[in-house]
Amino acid sequence: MSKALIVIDVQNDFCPGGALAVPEGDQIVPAINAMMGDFDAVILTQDWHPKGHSSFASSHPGQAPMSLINMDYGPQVLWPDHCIQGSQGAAFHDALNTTQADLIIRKGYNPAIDSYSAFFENDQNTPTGLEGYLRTRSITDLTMVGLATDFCVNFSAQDATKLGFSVTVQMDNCRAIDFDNSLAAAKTAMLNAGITLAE
Ligand code: VGL
Ligand code: ZN
Repeated sequence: MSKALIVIDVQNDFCPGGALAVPEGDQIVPAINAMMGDFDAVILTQDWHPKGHSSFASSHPGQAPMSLINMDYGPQVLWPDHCIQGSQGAAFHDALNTTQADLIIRKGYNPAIDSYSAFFENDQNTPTGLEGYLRTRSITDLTMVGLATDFCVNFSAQDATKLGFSVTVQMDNCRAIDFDNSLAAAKTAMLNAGITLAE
């Protein structure tokens, strides 16, 4: 049994002062760094959108950020522009220990499909390649931390569980957007999926 720490989207745009700031998003960084030594592999994910991405409200005339639209693949929240490829906002938080990462996996680069999950894009079908990486390294157990609990952590944890990995979300080292009751809904969905929510 090998275990990996998956650190989701600890990027400037999700921290206070960023374009899609998650309250206290920066406060989890020291504790995440401290966990890294306890795992066989450390993997970072990076939200990585091209300019004009279809998940941006600015790409849909007349739509405000945080409104919901229907895409070919289902409902999609429209976000403020964030995590644009190569920008400071897309960079990892300065204090995050990126040196210890074995793999950095980017997601959301497809202009037409958002990708909350580290495993599949929001069409729930297009893989990112992370599953193959984990399987070929014989990693079976995943602990997830990062931003945001109710979106990218939640979707990543649920996909990993569906794929047969054993998944723990370390809730103390996550922070949520909590838009429209999304945190409570995410917690219920994760528990129902058999994901361990640890303090
Ligand atoms: C995220 C919204 C849009 C996240 C990424 O990391 O949770 N949320 N893009
Ligand atoms: Zn995004």
